[in-house]
Amino acid sequence: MINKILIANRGEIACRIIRTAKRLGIRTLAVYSDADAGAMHVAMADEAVRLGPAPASESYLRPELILEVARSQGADAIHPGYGFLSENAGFAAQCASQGIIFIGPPVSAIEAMGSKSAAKSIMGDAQVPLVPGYHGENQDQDFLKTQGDLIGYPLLIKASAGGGGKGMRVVERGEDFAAALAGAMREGKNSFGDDRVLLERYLKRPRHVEIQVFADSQGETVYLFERDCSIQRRHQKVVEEAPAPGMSPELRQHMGEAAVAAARAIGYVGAGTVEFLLDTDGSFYFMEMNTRLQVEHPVTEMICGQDLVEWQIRVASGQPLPLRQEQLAIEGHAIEVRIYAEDPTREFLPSIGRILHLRTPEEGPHVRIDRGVRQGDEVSIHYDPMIAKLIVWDQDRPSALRRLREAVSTFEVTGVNTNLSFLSTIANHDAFAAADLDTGFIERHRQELIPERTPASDRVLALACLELLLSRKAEAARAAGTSRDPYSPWHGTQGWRLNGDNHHSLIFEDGETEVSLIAHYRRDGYLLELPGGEMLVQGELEPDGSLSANLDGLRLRARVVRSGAERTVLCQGSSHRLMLRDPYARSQQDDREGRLTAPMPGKVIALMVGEGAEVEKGAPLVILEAMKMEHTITAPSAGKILSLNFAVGALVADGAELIEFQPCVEA
Ligand code: MV4
Repeated sequence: MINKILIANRGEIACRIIRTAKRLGIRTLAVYSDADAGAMHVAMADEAVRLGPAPASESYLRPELILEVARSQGADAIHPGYGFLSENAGFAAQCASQGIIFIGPPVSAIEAMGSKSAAKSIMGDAQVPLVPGYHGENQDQDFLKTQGDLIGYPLLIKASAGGGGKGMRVVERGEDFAAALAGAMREGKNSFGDDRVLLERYLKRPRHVEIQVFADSQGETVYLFERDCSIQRRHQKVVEEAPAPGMSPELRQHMGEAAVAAARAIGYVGAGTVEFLLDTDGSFYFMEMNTRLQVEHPVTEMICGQDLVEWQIRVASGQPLPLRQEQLAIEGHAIEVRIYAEDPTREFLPSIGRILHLRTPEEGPHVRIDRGVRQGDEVSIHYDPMIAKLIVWDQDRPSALRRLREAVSTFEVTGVNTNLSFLSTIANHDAFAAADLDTGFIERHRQELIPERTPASDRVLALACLELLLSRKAEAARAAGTSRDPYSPWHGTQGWRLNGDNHHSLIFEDGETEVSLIAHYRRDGYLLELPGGEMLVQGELEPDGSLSANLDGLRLRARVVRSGAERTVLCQGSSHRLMLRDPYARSQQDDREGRLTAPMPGKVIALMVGEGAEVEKGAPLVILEAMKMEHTITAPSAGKILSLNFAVGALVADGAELIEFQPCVEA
């Protein structure tokens, strides 16, 4: 039996594995990089050892470091999680050679599935359905063109060493084939060091349906039914659910048995996923096999009532599968969404920073949250910016969908941008409710799902104002309570003024826009002058920091989270960030001119000036690389470079102060 597991991962999957190991009475050993020294998985583990600097290439992707820690700390098994070294055959082989149990498949299985064309050959021999096409060794261009003409158009050219959509090209007509082939080979060479390609008939509206398989070392293999993962953005899964909507028992059995055949064909042991393309006519085709536990495994756990990490640990210990196929059954429906620190209005750019506020829905039999961060933790530029996975379950899909809508709307995060409103829009979309799913879902509904940055609504502005005014009222009341002159008129907060209407001017920055508001004190609240007109608002700040508001008679709950001058208004599942402009503070513009900040997270790739330099307006100062593009930061006016805060090669967060700059005073 395994006594101590080293979890060679971080974030939510590390926490998730630790939870199961602890439940089984197995000691846990975490590893971490400098960026994760205070991370949740480190705090949860029984023991933790530092690997090295933040970059994954110097920490979580260092097999020799991890093996050394396992040896020195007496771990008898390593769980790789997903990503990082989870499908690294060399690492799995090193574990085996050092007598450390790798909680995953055999090395041979990882190697067999490493090449798409090799995988397809193995699966074809095992009678697993393949998309009609060519995946042989002959890469002569004229031969491939002939094969393409036999397959028919439209067809797909795929890089054999590719994955996740990289190196794929759709060819609509024969005359386009040669150019597309050259492009796919070039991309394959550049991206994977391998220019071999395969050809397939192009399926126009396929669904991505994957089968969870599990095999033990005694030759037993079962399938734990299917997951529909069609809702993806740029080959990143966004929503996953089990079972797949509209799946007939016959098709489910057919696909499950094909997946088991695939696993058996490569002598699989452990948890694996066989991915299929499901065409609109019900035919399905092998896409690829993942030799790891998938991010989305919780939806399978929820409908089968099983803990797949426990299964992994038991199977890795040489035990038989906990259940036989006939003992497995589907109960209910589960849906998972991945909550990311990213900004959908900025091409889903990762949003790096500290999580100032994190409030999740209550967990229970219907809501599960797998998270790897706590309030106050940093979302780092070095790793996948996932905050949590939200999984809901109920007896059927409509009920599960209701749970999802409610859970997403009460999931609160501030300090970083998130995709919560994007997820909320998907969950509330009629096409999703109708299970009109295929891999083109997001692109088809893009306009509704990924809106341009919308200006703050009057409701958002009113809530931000109300919170500010109520906070000031509470502060004044507290001051009066501690003052030697509690009845001083300066402590008054009712806004009463002799012969005049007491009012307050407020300015918020909403993105690049400045919004000026006036709040008139009234006996029973405040009359606000908003961009869309007047609104009478009242409310209370609750002890938990939430806001009970009454906006022109509409009662609602909200929360306004502060971070310096920043205000994030959370209301009914949407969030909106504003900056409060304090008219008495130094002009923000001056402040901004004195500080040159990074417009987004990125890497400093060039410094065009030195400290002390005198520059003209528009002079290039720093070049940042972000989103695979170069961004030149220029001088906002003539002035002097007081300090350069980052060296070439430094990674900087969104808003990081790059340069201290002294504008020249106009003569
Ligand atoms: C396809 C396809 C249509 N026809 N193959 C994308 C990445 C890789 N997993 C395989 N992919 C596809 N292969 C044929 N013959 C459409 C896709 C595809 C896709 C597949 C699954 C999930 C999301 C996708 C998004 C775009 C394209």
